[in-house]
Amino acid sequence: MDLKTIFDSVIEGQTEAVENGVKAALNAGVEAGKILNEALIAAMDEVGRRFEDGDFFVPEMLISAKAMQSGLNLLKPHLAAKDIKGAGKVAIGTVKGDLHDIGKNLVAMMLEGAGFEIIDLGVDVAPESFVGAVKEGANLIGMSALLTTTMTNMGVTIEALKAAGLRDKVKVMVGGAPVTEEYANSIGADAFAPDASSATRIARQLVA
Ligand code: B1M
Repeated sequence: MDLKTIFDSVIEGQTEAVENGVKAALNAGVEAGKILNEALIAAMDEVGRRFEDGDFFVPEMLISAKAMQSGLNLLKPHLAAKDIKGAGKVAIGTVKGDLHDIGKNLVAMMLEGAGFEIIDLGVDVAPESFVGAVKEGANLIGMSALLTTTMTNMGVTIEALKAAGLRDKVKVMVGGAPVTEEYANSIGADAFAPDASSATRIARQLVA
């Protein structure tokens, strides 16, 4: 199966074609990580470029995201090493005001595959919800943000953890397209992860 066909189908928002393409690629023995990076994620990058150039608008972006997610769901069992358990308990969410969840879902999926128990708080997650998850036993908080206007809520959440007297009970990892190592340091996070696979490696180090 040609990865270009999957790439094009994501851009065109054709969910069924994406699903068929991913199934065919898996059946042909193409590695799940290759399908993810070279077709699904690459296509979303192209969608972002078209949005920046004014060729795509929010509805097109959303339709592509749905098509990408359907492909991602099919890849999930192939990306996860389900038999490794007990690495730690991660509460993960996209910060308040932010509705982007594809990257967050990918990170959650990879962490789950690496043996972490996942509490998925969803999108638009208020600082209090992260605090609540720590009270319920999460030993790692994962925050995702895709907007420069919402990434500041990562810092707000860390302050809320401090105010609740819980900051030293939990590690905090942050990520998302506008987030950098420098930014993570400036808000007092324990780590920044640039992508889903490094998030898994870093999470293991944080809870070791
Ligand atoms: Co929006 N959007 N969007 N969007 N969107 C971006 C982010 C944008 C860069 C597009 C652009 O202008 N080029 C731009 C942000 C500009 C900025 O702030 N600098 C933007 C904008 C402006 C907006 C709106 C404001 C548009 C509007 O309404 N005018 C609006 C905001 C809504 C809101 O959140 N309140 C909006 C809405 C949407 C949709 C709903 C239509 C849709 C989201 C659907 C969904 O998520 N369910 C959408 C999409 C799809 C995108 C783009 C095209 C793709 C994002 C994506 O899913 N990428 C995006 C452009 C782009 O990034 N190319 C764009 C694929 C994903 C796998 O990558 O999320 O970066 P990413 O995750 C990576 C890493 O960052 C990292 O690992 C992942 C895998 O490697 N990572 C972590 C992520 N989280 C992590 C957490 C970690 C560790 C690593 O630890 C916990």
